Amino acid sequence: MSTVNLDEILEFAVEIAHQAGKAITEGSETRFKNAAGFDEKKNTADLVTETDQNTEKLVYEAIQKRYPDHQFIGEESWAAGKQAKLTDAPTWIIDPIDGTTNFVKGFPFVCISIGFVYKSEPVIGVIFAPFLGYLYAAKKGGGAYMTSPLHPERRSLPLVQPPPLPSFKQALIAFEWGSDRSKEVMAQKTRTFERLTGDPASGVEGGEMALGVRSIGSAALNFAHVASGSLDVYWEIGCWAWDVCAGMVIAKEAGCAVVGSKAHAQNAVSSSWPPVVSPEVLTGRKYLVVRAIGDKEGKVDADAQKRIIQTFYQAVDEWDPK
Ligand code: LIP
Repeated sequence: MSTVNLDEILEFAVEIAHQAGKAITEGSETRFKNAAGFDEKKNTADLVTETDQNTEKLVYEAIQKRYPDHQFIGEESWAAGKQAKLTDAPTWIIDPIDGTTNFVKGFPFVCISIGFVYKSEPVIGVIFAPFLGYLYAAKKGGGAYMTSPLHPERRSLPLVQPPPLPSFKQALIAFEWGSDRSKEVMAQKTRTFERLTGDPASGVEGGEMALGVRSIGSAALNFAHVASGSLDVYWEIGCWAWDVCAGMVIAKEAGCAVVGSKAHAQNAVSSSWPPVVSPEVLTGRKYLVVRAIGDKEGKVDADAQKRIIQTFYQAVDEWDPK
């Protein structure tokens, strides 16, 4: 297997994220000027635009030119039938626009998500939200950082010393409506949402009454916000490896706990901590991430992360995404 220079790859990923960001903002201007349309993928809640496809092409060609022997898995080439398997080879996993609905509407939580997997483990992650100017980046073992127009200098993630999180009542959580709106899945989602947010004192059985909920429409940016510490938890079933690969590296480097399904989480909390991101978790389409939690002295509190994961999963009705 070819050896890789992760510092060089990170630098290159940041460079292409900026180029892709320019293509996304220019694409948006053209779209709004020309009142351009979009295509539906599996249903009316799953969209693709010309800008998704052009941005993926730009990123793919740049990677091909620089690293011709690397593998590539991209959302739009996958949708077009080029469904490469994840192997041990150095592999780029890209979502050219995560938050396509936001992109179409002009809601600014839109990003390019660039993940790089080596020996089956996500090791580089770069997320760039061009309308916000937020860049998140990480290399395995090298920590995670963020830059923004307000703070152009690199700031380590999490942005502040991790505070405690004694219970769900202090938690700002993110989950998404996703694109599967079938009756069965909606019933499980809404039951889960009710338990996570409902007031048990008013009769919501199992209600955890989380402090608040956000649905920003981008899995990658949800991961990034948990990494920075501005969200406490993010959970979603149904997104794909390209939505989460970069975010997983950034989150893990920021001290978050990243787990997959309920069964995986159950196993993880009784194994060595923090859990590694295996290929099964990366491609498993069930994701839960909890921010770095500190104890009263500010020391990392692994037990608190485990408690939050267990409480969260008690409230979840899990299903297998189609
Ligand atoms: C989106 C995800 C989001 C999910 C949407 C969609 P896209 O990705 O990031 O979390 O809820 O259904 O999959 O399609 O904008 O790249």
